[in-house]
Amino acid sequence: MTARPFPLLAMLLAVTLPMAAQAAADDTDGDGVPDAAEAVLGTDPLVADTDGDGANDLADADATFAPNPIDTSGAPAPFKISELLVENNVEPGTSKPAPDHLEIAVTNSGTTALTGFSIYCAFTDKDTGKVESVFRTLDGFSVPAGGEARIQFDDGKVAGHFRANPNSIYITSQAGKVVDVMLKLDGFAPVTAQVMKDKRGAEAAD
Ligand SMILES: [Ca+2]
Ligand SMILES: [Ca+2]
Ligand SMILES: [Ca+2]
Repeated sequence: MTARPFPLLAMLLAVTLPMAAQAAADDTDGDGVPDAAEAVLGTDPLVADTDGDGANDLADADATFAPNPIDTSGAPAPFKISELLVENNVEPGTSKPAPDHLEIAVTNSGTTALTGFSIYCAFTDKDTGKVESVFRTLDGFSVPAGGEARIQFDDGKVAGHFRANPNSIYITSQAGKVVDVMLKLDGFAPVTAQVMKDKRGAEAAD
């Protein structure tokens, strides 16, 4: 029997090698997980470390759950969470309806502006029990003395607005959810708040 070339293998290589190169090119955040796979894994295609625990998505055994790193000790905080919204949000100022997002109003009872906050948010799916969590430093966010400011996870591009993972259960699951928030300023004890998101309250249903 004469040796034959392997045209099928050659064809497969000709097709799959460019696909592999394309997949690598579509890793927008460069964490080693292709964008299409991030959607399946529930990770963020634009953030290399979705849950903010210090391990990039490819290296992270649970890339959508960060253990809470916040030190709960410290003096009583000079601020409080005065409102925590997950749906039926409105634009501050205009009072026009805004797409549902996580929105946290922070009130500063002190006499100096506060900046340098970090936040830990946990989202529990009430149907499956699945918990996702994320830790973030809130760069550029400050609360004026005696005043209020809002943290909004809606991808807005101005101060106080932060990235929201489009593949998170917060956005993709229609189940009811429990949202727990812990807000920390160095030197002070953190403050916490909790809110429920209604079943079928996810963005797609609105
Ligand atoms: Ca990626
Ligand atoms: Ca990622
Ligand atoms: Ca991580």
